[in-house]
Amino acid sequence: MNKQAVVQRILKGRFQHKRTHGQGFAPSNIALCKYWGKQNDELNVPTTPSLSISLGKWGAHTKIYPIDLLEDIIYLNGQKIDADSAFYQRLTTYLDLFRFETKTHFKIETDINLPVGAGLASSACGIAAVVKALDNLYDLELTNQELSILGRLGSGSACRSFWQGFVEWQVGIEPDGRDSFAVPMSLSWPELRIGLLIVNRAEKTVSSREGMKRTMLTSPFYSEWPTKHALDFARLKQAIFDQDFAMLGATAESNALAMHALMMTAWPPLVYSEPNTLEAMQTVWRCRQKGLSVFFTQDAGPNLKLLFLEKEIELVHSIFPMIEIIAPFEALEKIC
Ligand code: 2P0
Repeated sequence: MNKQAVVQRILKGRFQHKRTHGQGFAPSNIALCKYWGKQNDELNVPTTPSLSISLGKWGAHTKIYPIDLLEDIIYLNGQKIDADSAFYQRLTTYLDLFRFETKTHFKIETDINLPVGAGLASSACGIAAVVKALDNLYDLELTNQELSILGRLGSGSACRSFWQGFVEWQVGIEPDGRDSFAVPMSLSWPELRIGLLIVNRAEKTVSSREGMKRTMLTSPFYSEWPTKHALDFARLKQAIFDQDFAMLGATAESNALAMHALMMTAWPPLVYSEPNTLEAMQTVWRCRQKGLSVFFTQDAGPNLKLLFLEKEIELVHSIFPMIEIIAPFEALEKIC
């Protein structure tokens, strides 16, 4: 089954009427247990489950307008995006799945309050916000599960961006991915903090999509990933359930490092870390030796996300004064 068939199955009979425009917000999400590898490339069905935490007000606000032009117009943070760029091509290809009336094109205005393409899940929140805006534009009244599946077709990690808090993406067993969607975990952890440590705001040169494929095809250690991952996944859920921060931090950090070890053993090798990334990691490890409970996770980019508890804010901030601190469970009702 291809993407278009999945979209048609979900949207059949749902198209009601068109507003002048639709809008939606979706938070970014950071995986504590990573998605790195697919069993279906076309439908973004993963090889393993994953577990993330959403970033509250940090994410994408999107407005979508149907237009009578021959191509889409896309604005990102107020700047018109070049039709030749990878960002434009990826989004417009995704929009092709939603051109219900012949030749409908769209003007998209997206504001993302995070560095784009630097491993801060901007594609996840970007795609999820587009799906929510389309739902609003056409009064589709999609369920969260359907939103999650449609988001997954645009970018796997987008399926986790439809909720705040802890979110779990289950692999599913159906070949068409109809049971591969995310679900929120009902547990919250108000004291948890995430520190965004931006090492480099530049866009990465190898996309996650390409990196994932390369790792699966060429790393001699990829076959070990599902076993390590299953252990981490179970530990993380237990840590969240028990509110055991040391277990959560250690498991998330170990999972991220294992993913980067796979990337480094791919060919051509894939190294997203930069000298400042390693320096920051060493500072974290030194802090832990001195008794400060701080951990990190890293995605497909050089930036780190520090994990710590509210009581350590001052100390962590004094060591990493440049971090942006996020309280993922703060005032969620105002954001959702
Ligand atoms: C994650 N990442 O779980 C992992 C960890 C990056 C590192 O999901 O090909 O942009 O669109 O499904 O979702 C980034 O990959 O990839 C990602 P596609 P996506 O957050």
